[in-house]
Amino acid sequence: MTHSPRTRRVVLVAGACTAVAALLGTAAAAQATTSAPLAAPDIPIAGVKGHLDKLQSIADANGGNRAHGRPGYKASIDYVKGKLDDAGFTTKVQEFNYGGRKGYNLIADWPGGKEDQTVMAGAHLDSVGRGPGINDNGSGSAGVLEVALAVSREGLKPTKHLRFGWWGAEEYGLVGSRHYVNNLGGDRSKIDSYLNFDMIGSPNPGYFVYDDDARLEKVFKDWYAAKNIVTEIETEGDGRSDHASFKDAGIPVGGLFTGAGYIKSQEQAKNWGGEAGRPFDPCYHQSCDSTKNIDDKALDNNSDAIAHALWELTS
Ligand code: DTR
Ligand code: CA
Ligand code: ZN
Ligand code: ZN
Repeated sequence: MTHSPRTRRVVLVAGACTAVAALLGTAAAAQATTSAPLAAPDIPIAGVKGHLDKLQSIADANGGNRAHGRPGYKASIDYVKGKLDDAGFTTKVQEFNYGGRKGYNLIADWPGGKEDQTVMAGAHLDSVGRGPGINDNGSGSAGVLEVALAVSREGLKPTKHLRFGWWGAEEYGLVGSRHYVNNLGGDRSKIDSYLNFDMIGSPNPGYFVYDDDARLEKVFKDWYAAKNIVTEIETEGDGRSDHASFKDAGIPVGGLFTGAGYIKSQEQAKNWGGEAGRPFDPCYHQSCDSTKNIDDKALDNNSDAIAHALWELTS
């Protein structure tokens, strides 16, 4: 794996600048330059998988699930919050009630950046009652968490403000994310964009990009094109995850998806490998959605893509 230098690249705006800089001296030369965004770091797959192992052990210790209103959900919130607090995030647990049970969203702000231009990334942290929910949606939760920890490790100083969200009770109809968006009040107009990651490590993976907003879609499509990985537009779940809560409030949304219960076609298997005629995730919403139900390469690629998108969109 090659790395770009971890320093801000300073790019001269025009060839003439060199001569101008020689005439005007260094202070003026600095003004005659513009800077390109920092390259995002390679997100360590071992870190992402470590979070999945932890979510699996939380499910194992709590009746086999991490569902809304059950102890495994709150334990998942506590785990993610602890990691973010230790990394210097400002975290908030937002409570709501659904079905007579308390639900929780976790919001984590990275200090700095223009708050009236806030870029958000999020994932639902709840599972269905039937299983541990490792691909759906430990994968998105763990990928977003490891990217947040990378923001801290790298000491990112974004121009725009960066905020992460982990949503409760998605499986009951986007309940947590709707609660969050409905309670934004005047802050709603400050959200520049929301990126959603729900199922990003399906065991028979596809590479699907949300096509809701052209600018956000392009960030992901270009990144995958540069890696020579074919992408398709996400159509399986239109409006079936937390991005719909943001989209309905007029906020531009984007995101990635590796497939749920639909069957992979011959052509898709040619492009992406895996098995034609089988679902992208044969364990979707079942007890076998465990740590065995993950394609590491898809999870790694998508985690790296999340980092790239956030570095670029907040620069
Ligand atoms: N992740 C599923 C819902 C779902 C099915 N297809 C898509 C596509 C894109 C995002 C989400 C989905 C769930 O939470 O059950
Ligand atoms: Ca990686
Ligand atoms: Zn689900
Ligand atoms: Zn999901």
